[in-house]
Amino acid sequence: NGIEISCINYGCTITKIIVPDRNGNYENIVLGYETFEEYEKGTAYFGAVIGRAAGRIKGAAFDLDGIPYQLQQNNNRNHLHGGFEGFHKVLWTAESFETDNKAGVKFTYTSPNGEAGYPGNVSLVVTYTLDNFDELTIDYHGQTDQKTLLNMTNHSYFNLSGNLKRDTLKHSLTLKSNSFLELDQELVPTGTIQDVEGTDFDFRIGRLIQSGAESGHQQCILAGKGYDHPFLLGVNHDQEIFLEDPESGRTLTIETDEAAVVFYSGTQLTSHGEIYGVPSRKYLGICLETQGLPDAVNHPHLPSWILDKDKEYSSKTKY
Ligand code: FUC
Repeated sequence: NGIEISCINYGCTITKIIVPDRNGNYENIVLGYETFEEYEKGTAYFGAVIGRAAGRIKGAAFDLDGIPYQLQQNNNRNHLHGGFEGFHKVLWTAESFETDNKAGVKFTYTSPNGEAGYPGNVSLVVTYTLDNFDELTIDYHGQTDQKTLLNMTNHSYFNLSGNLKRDTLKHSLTLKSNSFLELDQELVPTGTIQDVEGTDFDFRIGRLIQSGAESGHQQCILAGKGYDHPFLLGVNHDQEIFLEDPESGRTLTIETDEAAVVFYSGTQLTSHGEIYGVPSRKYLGICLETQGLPDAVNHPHLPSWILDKDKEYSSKTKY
């Protein structure tokens, strides 16, 4: 149907997604850079696959079977998005494929034992598939030879206005989520689950992104006047995430088999250079990072994403 997705094998990075607005104007709806050098220097994770562990791990430390592990501290004293050389900063092997009704790229990478501090050699396969129903599916698979952590996501920043014409404050988001994880001052989950009822975190019937920018909610203020929070999802995998830009008429529906989505409203998007000719600024893009709950390894009451030796990690998100 004329939809186009571009990606590179550095970080499995999605560089462009070109889709029509209501008048049939094809424009790009994700943030990215013109050159490889900017991706290499970049610290915003534009379009990249994240791992081994998406999100922050408190003190960059955790225990597995009584053995303490220390990860790279790349975000204050915490670990963020797999460290300095996370999956977003390595070269993957890429193989493209095409059939009658779909086209895509299969990426593979083996993360060595000790990478960024994680135990085990982990073999990974990430597949991007675009089909004739305008659906992009991301499949993640992993296997380890030693017990480790694995919680992957894709870090695309969406802006449905097209070619970054406007920021995302007038986008409306609907999330089938009754609760979210409270964050501490360093944006790491405290482990406390809060109810969305009656707050600016209630996206169940749709809410403008602007709500977070204007909110007096202490959690929105701490996230830099917006959102940077894990929302817990149900088990139905039924259009649980829906983003809409009323002005362009573009919509994005996401279904995932993951336990959560980290909704980040781009509150730190200030000093990231020119994004396809547009100076980076707050709220220019929105991340909807489907994943297991961040830092679950340090909060045993949250669903675990510890990967056992010879067990298969498998996760799917459809856009
Ligand atoms: C998101 C956020 C972080 C960070 C990063 C670039 O996933 O959770 O706070 O700013 O991306």
